[in-house]
Amino acid sequence: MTLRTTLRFTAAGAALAAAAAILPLTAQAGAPMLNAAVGPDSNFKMTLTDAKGGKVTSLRAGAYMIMVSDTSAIHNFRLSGPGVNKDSGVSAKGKSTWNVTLKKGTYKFVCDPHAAIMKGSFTVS
Ligand SMILES: [Cu+2]
Repeated sequence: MTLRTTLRFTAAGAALAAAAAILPLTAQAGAPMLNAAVGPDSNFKMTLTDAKGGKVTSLRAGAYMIMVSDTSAIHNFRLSGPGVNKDSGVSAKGKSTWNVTLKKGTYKFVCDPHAAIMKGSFTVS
C-alpha cells in the first residue's frame, strides 16, 4: 500500500467513523419521547405515558427516548421485551434517559419487588 492509498483509506475510515458517531444522535433527535415513572417513595404507582400524557398501550416499531423518573428507593422500573431489558434499580432514585429501539412484539414493564401489582404492558407493531 502506498502512502497515498493509506491516507485515502484513513480519510475514508475517519469519515465513516464520523458518520457513525453522528447518525445515532440524529436518530435520537427524531425519536418520540415517552415518560416512565415509578413512585414517589412508598406510593405503589407506576406509569408509562406518551408525550401528551396518555397511557401507552400500543406503539409503532422504532427508536424511542424514554425519560425515566424513579422517585422511590423501594421500587424500580423495568422495561423488557424484544431486544430491551432496562432497569432503573430498586434502591436507586433519580432521572435517566433510555434510548431504545422497540421491535414488533409485546413489552412489559414491572416493579420487580411488587411484580404482582405494579406492572403494565404494551404492544409494538
Ligand atoms: Cu415496587
